[in-house]
Amino acid sequence: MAVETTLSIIKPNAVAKNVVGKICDRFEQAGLQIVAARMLHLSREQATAFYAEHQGKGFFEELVGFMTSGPAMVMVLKGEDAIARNREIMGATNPAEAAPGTLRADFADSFTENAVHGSDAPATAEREIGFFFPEGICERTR
Ligand code: RTP
Ligand code: MG
Repeated sequence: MAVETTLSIIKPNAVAKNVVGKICDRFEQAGLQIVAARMLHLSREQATAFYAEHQGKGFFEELVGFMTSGPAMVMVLKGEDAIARNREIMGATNPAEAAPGTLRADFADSFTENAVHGSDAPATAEREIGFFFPEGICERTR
């Protein structure tokens, strides 16, 4: 296992429900550090570019509409095996299939409004972190 960084987004439905703190607490309890964070309201252009891999799929318009519906919190998480660890904490994409105790089981409202995003591989994490934090992130030494 290696120390990794990964991009996390607390999606607009979770921000609207005021559970940003609870979600951040889950990451910290799991040993992941928040090394960058910003609240922003994604533009249509940003959401389309961020989710470019899904362009043309049936759910794309609904996804872009949702992601631009209100503020989201974008964060970089750092820790041992952070990419896979974050996705474990998030649970399955479809909240109906998400294991009890995962973020999506607890905070999703639907398949689309599933509370959180997490990078799915090292190359995606690098692209997604650069997308939202082109200026780089803080180094934490402890
Ligand atoms: P994410 O990228 O947000 O971390 O989620 P993921 O990898 O688990 O899922 P992905 O396949 O990348 O899908 C991206 C997001 O699109 C929405 N979605 N809706 N209604 C649907 O059939 C459907 N399929 C995907 C979800 O918001 C999903 O997280
Ligand atoms: Mg994905």
